[in-house]
This record gives sequence, C-alpha cells and structure tokens, in this order.
Amino acid sequence: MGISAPTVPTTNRHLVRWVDKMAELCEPARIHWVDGTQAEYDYLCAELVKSGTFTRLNQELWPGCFYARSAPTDVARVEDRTFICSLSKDSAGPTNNWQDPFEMRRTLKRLFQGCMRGRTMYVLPFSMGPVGSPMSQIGVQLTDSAYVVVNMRIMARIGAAVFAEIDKDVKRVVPCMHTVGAPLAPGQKDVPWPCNDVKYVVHFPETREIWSYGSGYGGNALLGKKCFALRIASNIARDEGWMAEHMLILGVESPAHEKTYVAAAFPSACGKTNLAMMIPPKGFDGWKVWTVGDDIAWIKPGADGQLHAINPEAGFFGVAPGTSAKTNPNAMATLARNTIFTNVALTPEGGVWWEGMTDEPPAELIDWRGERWTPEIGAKTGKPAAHPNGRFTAPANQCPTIDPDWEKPEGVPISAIVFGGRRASTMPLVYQAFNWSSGVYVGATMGSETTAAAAGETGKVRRDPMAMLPFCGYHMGDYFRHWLRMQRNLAATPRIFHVNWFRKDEDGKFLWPGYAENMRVLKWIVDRVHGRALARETPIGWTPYFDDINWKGLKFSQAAFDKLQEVDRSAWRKEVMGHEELLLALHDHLPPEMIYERELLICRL
Ligand code: TSX
Ligand code: MN
Repeated sequence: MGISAPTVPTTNRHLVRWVDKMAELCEPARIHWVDGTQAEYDYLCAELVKSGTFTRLNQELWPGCFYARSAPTDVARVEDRTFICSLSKDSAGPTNNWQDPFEMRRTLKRLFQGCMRGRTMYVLPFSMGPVGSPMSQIGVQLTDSAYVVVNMRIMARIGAAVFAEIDKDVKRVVPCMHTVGAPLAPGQKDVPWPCNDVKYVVHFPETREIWSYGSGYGGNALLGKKCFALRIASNIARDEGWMAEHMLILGVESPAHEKTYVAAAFPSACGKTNLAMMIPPKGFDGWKVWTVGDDIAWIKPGADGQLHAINPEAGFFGVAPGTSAKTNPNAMATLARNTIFTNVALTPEGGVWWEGMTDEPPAELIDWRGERWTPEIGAKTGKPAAHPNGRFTAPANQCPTIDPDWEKPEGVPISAIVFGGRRASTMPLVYQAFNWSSGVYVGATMGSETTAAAAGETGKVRRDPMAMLPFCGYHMGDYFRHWLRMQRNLAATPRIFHVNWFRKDEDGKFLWPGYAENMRVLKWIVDRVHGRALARETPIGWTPYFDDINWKGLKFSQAAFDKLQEVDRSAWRKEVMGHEELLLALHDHLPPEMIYERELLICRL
C-alpha cells in the first residue's frame, strides 16, 4: 500500500485504496487521518491561527471562539458553477446545470492533478445523522483545508466513531473530494484564505460522488451539507422511498405536554433559523418550542405508518447579520462559545459584530475585508462591516431549546409540513391545503419576492419549489412525482400549510408583526393537526377564523386580521398564471396531478 499505510485507522480496504489513489492524483505533502478528538480540533485551530486563517477571539468575551475572513471572491455558494452530472441530461432536468459525466471526469482529473502539493490532505470521515442511526448516511471527505475540517467537526459527527461505523461494512460510503485549488510550490508562502478563481461543485448522482474545486466557503466546501445531505441524498431518498428536504424541524409543546413536530421549508432570507429557535410570546404560558434542526430534514416512513424526521446536521451554519438578542436570543446563546465566525466584523476588544446585532454599531471595527470601519465610513461608502452572507458555525447542542429527542435514531414524528415565502401581496398569513396532493401543488408553486440582498429585480416573485430549486439533485418534475408517491406508503400524511409573514399594506407596511407572534399561527396549525380548530373553506384552502387564534398578549383587530387573510380572487388568478412558467419548463416530467390541481384551483377561483 502507499504513503498512507502506517497509520490507517480503518480496516476498509476500499477506503484505503481510494485514499491512496486520490493522494497519487492530488500529490499532497502529507496525509492526516482525522480522529475527531478535541485535542485534534485544538491543534488544528492553533495551526489555523499560525497560518493567519484564524484569529482567536478574546476568550473572556467569546470562549472557544475563532474568527476567519475569506477571500473577497469566495463568500457564497456558486450556483452557476454547481453541476449535476447524471448519465442523461434529461434526468438532471432544466433547473440544474448538467454536464456529461465522462467529460466532467476528464476536467476534474486535470484540475485535481497535483492540486494539494505542499498541503496536508485530511481524510475526514463523517456521519450525516447520529452515528449508527438507521436514517444516517456516511461520507468521507478528502480535503486540503483545515478550516473545512474544524467547521465539519461542528456541523457533522466526524472521526473515529465514524471509521468504526465504516468498518462494520453495512453502509455505502459517499466519497467527497475537496480542494481549495491552490497548491504550494516548495518554499512558497501560504495566504490566509487559499482558493481559486476557477470553481466547480460537481455531483455524480448515479455513482453518489461529490467533487468540489476552488472554494473554501460554506456549502461549496462543507460537503456534508448542501452537496450530500440535499443534492446526493435527494437521489438516494427517491430510490429508497424517503425524502431529503430543505426544512427546519421544530417541536411545539403544549401546557399539557403534548408535543407536535412541524417541518417547514422556506427560501433564503425568510428567517428559517429564527423560526426554528422561536420563543413563544406573552400569552403563551406553559407553551414551548423545541429546536430539532434549522436547515435540513431527512424524512422517512416509520413502522407506525407516519413520517419521521432527523436533522442530519450537528450544528448551525447560520447567517449572522440580522441575528440579535431581539430577533433570536436562542441563536445568540448558541453562538456565545465554541463558535467559528466567518466574514463578520472584528471589534477592538477581540469580539465580533455584525449589522443588526445591536441598535448602535461600535465606534470602530475591522470589517470583513480586513479594513478599518467606522459608522461614518459605513455611511459614506455604503459598505457594511459584516458581509451580508457572514456566518456563524455553532454546535447544535449549545442551543437552549435543543429538543431532548433531537438525536433520537428513529427521528421525531412529523405532523405538519409548512411551506412559506416572502410575499408582499396575495398570500394570506396562513392557509391549509385541502389534502396531500393539493399541498404538494402548494409547495411546488411556492415563491419568494427577491430582496435587495439578492441579484436581480426586487419585488419579483421567484418560484422556488419546496425551497429546493438549488438543492434538488435530479429533475424537479420527478421530484414532485416522488412527493405524490410518498402518500402511498403512509397510514397518515402530515397536514400541509402555507404561511407568509411578509404581507404588506398599500403603504408598504408589514401587516403582521412576525417573530415570536408567529407562535399564534403555529398553535392554529397544531390545533388543526389534532382536529381542534375549525376553518373556513376558501378557493385556495382552509383559513382560520379570528376566534380560533389565541390573541392573548397581542392587540390585533378582526379587521386587521381579515385584511391579512384576504383571498383576492383576481390577484389569485394572476398568481396561477405565474405558476405556468415553471410548470411548462418541467412539462415532460410533470405528474398529471400537478395539472389537475392547477385546473381545480382555477375552477374554484
Ligand atoms: O425571521 C423573521 N421572521 C420569522 C421569525 C420567527 N423575519 C426576518 C426575516 C429575515 C431573515 C421577519 N421579518 C419576520 C418573521 O416572522 N417578519 C418580518 C417582517 C417584519 C419586520 C419588522 C417588523 C415587523 C415585521 N417590525 C415591527 O412590526 C415593529
Ligand atoms: Mn439552507
């Protein structure tokens, strides 16, 4: 065997042979088999401080925390450089970038040739989901980034326990190749954030492989998350009869200790993490919201004929700007220690700050680019101190509301699925779909208005089916078919709802206070699930009566509520016309139910 022979912590010869082969391709200076211990983490963080990637924060203020600034060109997922390389273009569908897998393999072979020269290749085994859970999946990421290793230690279960799981030889391992694409010549000095202007995030759905080149940031580099837990897992799930979804999972506990779990899909910038960590408002004594996950749900039919979900992740990779003690105190408590901050601003005291953290910005900061920043400079240049996509990587078990059952191997039972988007008009605060197939239509046609933060026109509705547009690893039409087919294996399907926290009046004012007040909506959803609340039938679905919402602790009039819940038929007729574009693009794979549901909706309107 090759250079990795003396220290291998696995008996799996396929794995060892693959590592050898990849080392031969990438030519790293050394190989480090990751054991996942705290000592190893501490060592890697110290190395990252030495290399200038990390700044150790003031340990009095931010115990166990580190700070990193990325290259200014490596700050977000690269959707136009993300590829699904299935054998046929047709199975990737029109919403994915497809490339011929044989051609792509040639490209990757050329790119990865010698890509790790002068660097360490880390062999990083990880489990998405609790180690040993029947719902978990295993991957091994080869990476030349220590930053990736330490982030992955927070976001997934890694190390020796996963090698032990691999050695049982009962689960297929997903190979994940990653390089920042910045080999070092002998004697060449490294930079704090090595990366390459050329970027590729590549998925081979049939062979279940991931190859990522050129980026060290988030979803491009922490391959367990979007690449594996959504794009590859959605393929595995379709083949095996389960679902890999872009959903938060929360549990609502009543004063009588009845616990109801809800999964919810929202496009970005709708406050998924805030909802997952919500604290009930005044008027909800004895009610609790428990957090299971804030981004991804793997959902499977259980022996009881119900859907059960796990959060495949072990941490939160959350957007920092906008997170505060007011908007999300649980997130603030979670990220108070043992957290890695990336692309936020640094305070002179060795702390971190971002827009929205406090009402007043500190007098002086180092911004995410490493330049001096003051409120005056910010006002003059219009540049924020933290990058809008600046992140915290924080352990889930530090969340004060983490659900006691969040690591249960069989998952938690899901009673409701909620879809939502950012919509200034048309969409009421909440409605319930008539049944599973109309609910699938609701999810398939959901959309969000573009905000100033995203590229393109603001105020235009962008369709984002089930919030999976960038994350579904196969044809979106086949994905809808899979959703419809799931019903057949279930004794009881979750009820499906749609919410919109962002409806505005004619003057552009939000009609709904949102945040903690969303508990009132959650309670109605829970009551509906248990058959305790009535509802009004409308052309789009069931909507709540004013008196079936708990208004204790909030002044909200029947008139304001009626406005918030209004179903405007002429606006809805336009809305249905807006569904057409997406459905046409998917037409040759579209299940007939989608057409029927559309026709039924038009008839009711
Ligand atoms: O996260 C949000 N949620 C969900 C919370 C559990 N946000 C932030 C979105 C960006 C990430 C919201 N913004 C929510 C919301 O429910 N609602 C709004 C819109 C809004 C903003 C400010 C006010 C009201 C609504 N302020 C006042 O009414 C004073
Ligand atoms: Mn997400």
